[in-house]
Amino acid sequence: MTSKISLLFVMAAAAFANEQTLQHQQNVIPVTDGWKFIRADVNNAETVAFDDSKWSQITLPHTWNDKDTLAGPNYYRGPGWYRIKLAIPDSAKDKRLFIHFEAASLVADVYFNGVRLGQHRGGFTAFCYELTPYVKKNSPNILAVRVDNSPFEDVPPLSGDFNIQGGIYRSVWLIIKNHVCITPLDYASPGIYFKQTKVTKEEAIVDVEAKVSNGLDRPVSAHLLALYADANGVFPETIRRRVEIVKIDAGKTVSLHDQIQIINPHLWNGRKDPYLYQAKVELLCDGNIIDEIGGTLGTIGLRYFSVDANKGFFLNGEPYPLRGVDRHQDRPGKGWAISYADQDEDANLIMEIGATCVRLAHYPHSNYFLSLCDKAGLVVWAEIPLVNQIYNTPAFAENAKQQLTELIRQRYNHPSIFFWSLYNELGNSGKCDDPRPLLTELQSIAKQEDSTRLTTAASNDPSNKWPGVRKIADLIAWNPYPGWYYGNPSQMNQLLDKYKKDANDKPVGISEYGAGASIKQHEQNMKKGPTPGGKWHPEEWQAIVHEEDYAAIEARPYIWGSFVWVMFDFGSAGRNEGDTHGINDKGLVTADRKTRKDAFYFYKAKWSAEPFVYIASRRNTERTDPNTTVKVYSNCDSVELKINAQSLGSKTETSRVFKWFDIQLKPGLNTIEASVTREGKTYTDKCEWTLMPPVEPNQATEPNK
Ligand code: GCB
Repeated sequence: MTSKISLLFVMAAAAFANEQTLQHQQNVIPVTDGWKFIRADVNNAETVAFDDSKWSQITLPHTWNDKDTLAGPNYYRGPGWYRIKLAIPDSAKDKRLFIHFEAASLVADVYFNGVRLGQHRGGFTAFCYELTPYVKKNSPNILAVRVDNSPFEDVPPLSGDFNIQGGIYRSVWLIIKNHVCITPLDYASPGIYFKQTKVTKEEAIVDVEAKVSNGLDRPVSAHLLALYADANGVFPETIRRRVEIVKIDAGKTVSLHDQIQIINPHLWNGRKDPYLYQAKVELLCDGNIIDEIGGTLGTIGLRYFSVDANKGFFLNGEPYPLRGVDRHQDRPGKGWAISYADQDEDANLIMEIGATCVRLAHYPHSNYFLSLCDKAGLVVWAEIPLVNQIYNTPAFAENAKQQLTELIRQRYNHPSIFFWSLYNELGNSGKCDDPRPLLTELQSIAKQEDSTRLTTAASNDPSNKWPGVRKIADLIAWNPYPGWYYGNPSQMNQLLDKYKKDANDKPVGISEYGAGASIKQHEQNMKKGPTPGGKWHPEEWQAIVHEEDYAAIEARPYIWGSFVWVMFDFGSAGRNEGDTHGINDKGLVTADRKTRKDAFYFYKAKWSAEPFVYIASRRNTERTDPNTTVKVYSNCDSVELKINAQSLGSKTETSRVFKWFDIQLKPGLNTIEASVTREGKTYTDKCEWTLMPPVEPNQATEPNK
């Protein structure tokens, strides 16, 4: 028996790809090309006979707000229609067919051959409908979708410092299944849940649950077989079988179970060793395999963790400081309709900076991005879009609960996720009803859906307007902005002490902190911050804020996680500040991902092991003050500085921030060169600064300051 299973599994393992998406599953076809689109409401557009020949031809992913959000807050929020003649392959004959949307924002009405399949409310989670009864054999099969990103009072987010783009901005898949199958209709999840019931260094037990649907008109008996292999597809000797044969009545969906036991498991150990086992789950009926989920949907990362209010986060029994960044999902010119390559680039930059964690703000990000985090060993904070405001209406509560359930079921198997977050800054702006009843319900749903992870929330309301609100989630985190929206950066110290005191025994994290920065604006020898809502956002101030804020965080290992706001500049149509309208420029990297700002290298020096040296303020090429500080970031022990080819010797520092004060620049061109040596290899960074001739005060070059 063992050798037969082993052979079967090794063959399947060869076909494994790495992403935990539908992308590489058998019998799953992307529905990417051939869509027609119009950004308007149109009567009868759902009917088969409707003439869409005048509509635009588009491919997915798609949004209609790829450009207009830069022009201000009045970007288009309303309906649009998509239609496609669905190509149904011969292999789908006598099978069940489903259509799976990874996301459509905000509300989607789906019609197939004129029949309304349903409506999905929520812009970030997947939804799926069965097409089987409506498929036509000899005439075109028309899928029509009305998508609407108007504000809806029952669909969070009600507001937020980001754009709500409209469209089918993630992939769509046609899924072909046998009549008895692991259902794609369980909140559009993969229908399979790997529950890590017990994980220690000695043993891991994974309870596997599959929701199985019987689409036949007679009962069937089925059982589940869960198998696993190591990362190379090698099948281990030890395996525990607990085959449970279950009768499924016609038309019913039931849960089937199996269990995987791994002795001395190779653990998923964060950035140090994000080891993934490959799992495969087979559904058997009368001895035949009739469905299987594996490969990309079947990676398992085995890990255990804990959070201590005084000592912070522990991964697999060891202290593992969670220090990382927040991320939004948009890009300039593309909005939310980003490609897989864009997501790869984001994950690579987050790895380059050396982060151990990422908060995927302020809504569910794609499964693809999560699979990149699984592989990278990044610990993820995932959240629902309960931002700023809630309304205490049954419809709003219903939708928030639905979005939380979808988030958890659709992303349950990603080992990178450790925290489900319930809200961000409720009560901070706009009308917000008392959120405690809803949050209490959400907390209990999160626990019921997933007892293996912790819940958290991002707070920014120090008032006691809703006593006990910060006690609802398992953990709490704060969004302080000292040195930007108020006070000076070193005030972070007092804030952290206050949060700790107020939290009693609840672990405290920092879900956001940061400052805006333009790579086109510079100020020498800064002592005081700019006006946050103004046009003057010098890059240098952002670095100062991060150095001081982070020093306060670093000095307090009890902070269970800290997340920089934000990794990439992102679209926020309501903002008109810094060097570009419609952008929140607190990113460590520019929105086009082309320029890493100074503060990026500060964190890289703190977090990354890859040796490098970087001269800060390098883009301030036209200097006015001959007396300057030279600041260098490096993760090496000592840095040698040369100014105009003259060595100033080496400096040794443990803080990773190396500073030379009172350097005198000569008129005209100056060369600055910093080098470090590690393991016999030298790394050098160079830049050129020109000391400009003195200008009259009324000609100063900081026009918008
Ligand atoms: C916050 C919010 C985030 C904003 C950020 C900012 O506290 O949670 O959505 O983008 O501040 O930049 O002001």
